[in-house]
Amino acid sequence: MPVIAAQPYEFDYPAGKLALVVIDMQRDFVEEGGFGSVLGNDVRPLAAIVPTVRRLLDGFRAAGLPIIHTREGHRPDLADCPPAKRARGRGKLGIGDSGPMGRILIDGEPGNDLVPELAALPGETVIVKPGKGAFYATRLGHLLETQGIGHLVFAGVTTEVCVQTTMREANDRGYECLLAEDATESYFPDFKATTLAMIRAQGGIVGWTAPTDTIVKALR
Ligand code: TIU
Repeated sequence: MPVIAAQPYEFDYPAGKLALVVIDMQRDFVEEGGFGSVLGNDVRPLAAIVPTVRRLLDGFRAAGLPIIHTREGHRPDLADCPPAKRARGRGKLGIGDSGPMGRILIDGEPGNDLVPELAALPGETVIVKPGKGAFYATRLGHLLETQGIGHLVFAGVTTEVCVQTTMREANDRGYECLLAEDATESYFPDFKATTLAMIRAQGGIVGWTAPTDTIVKALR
């Protein structure tokens, strides 16, 4: 079995059976005027990881391994957006309202696009998800089962919200999960650090973590 040096101990996976899941690297979270910034956050730390996520993507592309991108996005009629989610935050602008990049967090709007540097290539999968977790109300589980994939590397934003939620969903479904430490980011540095720590605590209670360079070198 190929092995990636990781914490809390080495992460091994069956050759050829490792998928990359890039969570929500969309303009809504990474650019000014999107959902992240209307929630009151400074988006610059998230924009800073784009080149690192790209290196990870390119490593998986070079290795010919499956790649899944997710976007958090709702139907234009908001039928898949719980009123509780829409009301949360009490900001001036909310989900479905018009912002500088179109309607906020709506599938098909410019703000819902992946950032251009991380656009999906032909043959890569894009999952649009209405929740924080990528398994909830999507075909992700079915798609992984059909391809016989049980080992996942995660990247994207934000570490403690959509990335952690998805890793926990995957862990409960029996997937072995490795988070790329420097290819994920939060609006809150403490939350990122604590999330990495809680994932790998207790012998890897949720999964493993490793730096992007270590993962990419192991894939070669
Ligand atoms: N607000 C926040 O930190 N995150 C989200 O709303 N979605 C994701 O993490 N993608």
